[in-house]
Amino acid sequence: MQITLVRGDITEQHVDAVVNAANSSLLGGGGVDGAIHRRGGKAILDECRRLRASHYGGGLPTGRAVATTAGELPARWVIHTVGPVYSGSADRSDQLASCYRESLRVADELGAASVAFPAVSAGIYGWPMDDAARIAVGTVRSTPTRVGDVRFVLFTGDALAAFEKALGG
Ligand code: AR6
Repeated sequence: MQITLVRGDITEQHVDAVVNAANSSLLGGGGVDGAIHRRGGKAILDECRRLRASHYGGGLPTGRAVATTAGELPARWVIHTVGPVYSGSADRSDQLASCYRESLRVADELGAASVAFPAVSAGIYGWPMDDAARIAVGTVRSTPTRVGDVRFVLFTGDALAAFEKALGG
């Protein structure tokens, strides 16, 4: 597997699957989630609504992942995963690692060869970027998958630096 780091906007990535840092409602929000729904259009929300009605009436649990169309994005699918809210008192690292493992599992089911990830939980959900990057890179590296091209798409210079450190270390 090749892992690359890109500074930019995940909605502009030409990959098979783009991972969304969603919330359990699957109905959209701010950050990456807001950008993906804005740029991807209504088809994504429509499919999220159908998934809620058919499978996830109580919401998609933290650490799980599910795929929809990518609508008007230059990708084939969006894989929605729900990261944990950071807690200083409880260790939720396993839940964050699960987001990456489950997203890759769904990508394998779809037959996706290339996947773009954001720094899940490291925005509105408050995860410290260095730790989020360490968990992201470590989990992707140690997960068996047929995905050959994993791209971390980082919005800021600080995020990129944290992922460079995690990849080098
Ligand atoms: N492309 C790449 N990275 C981005 C983009 C973008 N277009 N926009 C933001 N980031 P966040 P979370 C970065 O908050 O912490 C939503 O309301 C951002 O700078 O998107 O998992 C959901 O509905 C940060 O480094 O996701 C949930 O309620 C990283 O992406 C909640 O936020 C993740 O930030 C999820 O929070």
